Amino acid sequence: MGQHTRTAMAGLLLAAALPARADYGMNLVRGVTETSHTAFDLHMISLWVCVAIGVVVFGAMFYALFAFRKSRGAVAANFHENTTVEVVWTIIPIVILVAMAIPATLSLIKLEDTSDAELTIKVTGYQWRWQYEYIDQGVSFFSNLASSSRDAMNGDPSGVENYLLDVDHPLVVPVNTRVRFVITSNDVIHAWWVPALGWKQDAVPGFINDAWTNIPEPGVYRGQCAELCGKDHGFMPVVVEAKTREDYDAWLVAKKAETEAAASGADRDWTLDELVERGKGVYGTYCVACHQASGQGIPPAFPSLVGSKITTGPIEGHVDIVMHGKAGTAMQAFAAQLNDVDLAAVVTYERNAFGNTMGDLVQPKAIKAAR
Ligand code: HEC
Ligand SMILES: [Cu+2]
Repeated sequence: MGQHTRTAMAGLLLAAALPARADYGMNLVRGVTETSHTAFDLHMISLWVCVAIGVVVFGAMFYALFAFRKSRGAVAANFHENTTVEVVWTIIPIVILVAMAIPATLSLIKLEDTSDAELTIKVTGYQWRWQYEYIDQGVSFFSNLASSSRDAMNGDPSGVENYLLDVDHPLVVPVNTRVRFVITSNDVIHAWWVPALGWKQDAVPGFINDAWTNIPEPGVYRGQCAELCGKDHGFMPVVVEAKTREDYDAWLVAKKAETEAAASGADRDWTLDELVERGKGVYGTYCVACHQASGQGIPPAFPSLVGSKITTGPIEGHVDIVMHGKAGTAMQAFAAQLNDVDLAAVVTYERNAFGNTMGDLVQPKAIKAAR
């Protein structure tokens, strides 16, 4: 095949592929909210202003190169300083910049105004998951990378839908509602970002940033952590599900019931098998990123739990490090993240998995007493 044929074929293939990619192509995402539409429009206005300036400037330049070239006998003008020209080429750009800055500033002011929200959600970044607390609604949960993505990470992810962009518990919000977000972090700096909403906000430990949105249409909107936050930065996606008011209300009721059910049984005695089985799930969601499915960790950063001093030592010490973490290391305190049953289960699991055979267990009641 000749060079030209090949180039032409590549061009055809590219052209055929374009419609399929038109959704995101090379431009910004237009998004679904008023904020994202404004950002998109401002971006387009700026782009076309740049294009117009480019056409005028390069047009004048190429025309001068062509029409006044030496071979045509052009003779250079011989003058210095022209006040009129200098004033004109200073004033015109200033006018253009100010004209572009006014709508941009007005949009920024609107973006910053988080008043009059009907619902406030606190978003907290963790290594490596998000926590959503519905203020005044009594609902709070963690949102982790979906297990379908986690399971495929070391294998073949090609068949996984929304690979690395799916979570176990999405953030659910009602449509046509002004929702205010207060955003912070529990450890390092993360950033909460859903392109379709039109903004990104840093989650900084010790600070509270706020933002708002109002999603007009039901749908699923996906995003990611947008601040490099450590080993699993690419594995803490954000999924927002906008539901109609009725669906949202039903979801809220179900979520409350689910939270209560998950914490139930804290007062009864559990068997070793029950705890190990439950602990396996907790471990797979909360601990596996650092300590690995095999329990062998990634030493020296993330220690092995196989036959370690703590996992095969006195159970009180084991409970203590899981509940309270270890200051100055990546081992965070799980006391606030997990309920009594989950804490008891994960500790019991670690003592009876990966080849550890302690045969002992800790009851949820004992965790409650240790809080
Ligand atoms: C973000 C990474 C990370 C996650 C997630 C994590 N750990 Fe750790 N873990 C560590 C690090 C780092 C240490 C070592 C702390 C030190 O230097 O003593 C550690 C230490 C431990 C130890 C003590 C091991 C030993 O014998 O020295 C136990 C037990 C433990 N983690 C349990 C858990 C459990 C249970 C979970 C999930 C609920 C969990 N970890 C989640 C990073 C993590
Ligand atoms: Cu992050």
